[in-house]
Amino acid sequence: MASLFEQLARAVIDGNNKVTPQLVSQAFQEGISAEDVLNKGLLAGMEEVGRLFKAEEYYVPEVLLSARAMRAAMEVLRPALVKSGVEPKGRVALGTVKGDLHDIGKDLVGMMLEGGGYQVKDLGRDVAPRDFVEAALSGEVQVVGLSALLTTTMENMRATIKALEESGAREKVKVIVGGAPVTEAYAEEIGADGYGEDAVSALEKVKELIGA
Ligand code: B12
Repeated sequence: MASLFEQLARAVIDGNNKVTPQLVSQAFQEGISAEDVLNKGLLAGMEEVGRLFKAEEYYVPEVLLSARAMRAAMEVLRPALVKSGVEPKGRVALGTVKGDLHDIGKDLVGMMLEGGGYQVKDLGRDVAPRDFVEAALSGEVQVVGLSALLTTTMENMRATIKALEESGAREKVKVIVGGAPVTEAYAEEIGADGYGEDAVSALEKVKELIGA
């Protein structure tokens, strides 16, 4: 019998949006932490989906089914990651950059930040530089987070930071970046204030940058 983590990963790989959330609930009943459910189950499955896609064993429709299963599971995870009713420690605008439709990682970062006591303004995906600028100029957020999953759209992080600089909004906010192809060195190169390799480090980075 496969372990619950293996079953979770398998359900994501199979794109089963009924069984995946059920398994998350079962894991909670068995006392497994949200972090383990995420890392050892769901993300392990997503990694395999990426491998299958690269090997051309999976195509976009299969990947979309897996993404849908992952989303269904995240809804069950959400209450465990997100606390509510407390005065926010700060506000963060999050978006996936222009041309990029990957938003699962961004949403996980958002949930983790909310769980850490920050309020998140979700700008969505395929977000144009001017929309990040608008969020920064609104004065409502202290941090702007950019996500990119494609090597081609990563460059739009640079363009977004440039647009923030040109509009004068750059001084008003800290900028953090992340997403699978992004590195600490790239973050530095494009002038971001911070990089987070996963949702937990995103939260740590925000705490560090705004000191709350
Ligand atoms: C799901 C998926 C899709 C789904 C997305 C659905 C959705 N709503 O998000 C769909 C089917 C739409 C898709 C489409 C495409 N995809 Co795709 N996709 C994936 C896949 C399998 C998983 C991505 C994912 O959700 N991972 C799980 C999340 C939790 O991880 P994450 O995003 O990395 O986020 C974590 C960290 O990076 C970090 N993080 C993320 N954002 C941020 C932001 C900040 C501020 C911080 C601090 C941290 C942070 O924290 C997160 C949580 O820990 C990956 C392969 C992979 N294993 O990564 C390919 C992958 C990203 N896709 C790829 C490709 C090529 C495409 C397409 C071009 C395919 C095509 N031919 O059409 C299109 C592009 C569409 C577009 N314009 O964006 C390639 C990219 C190659 C490259 N290097 O550029 C990958 C790597 C697959 C592969 N192995 O080839 N895809």
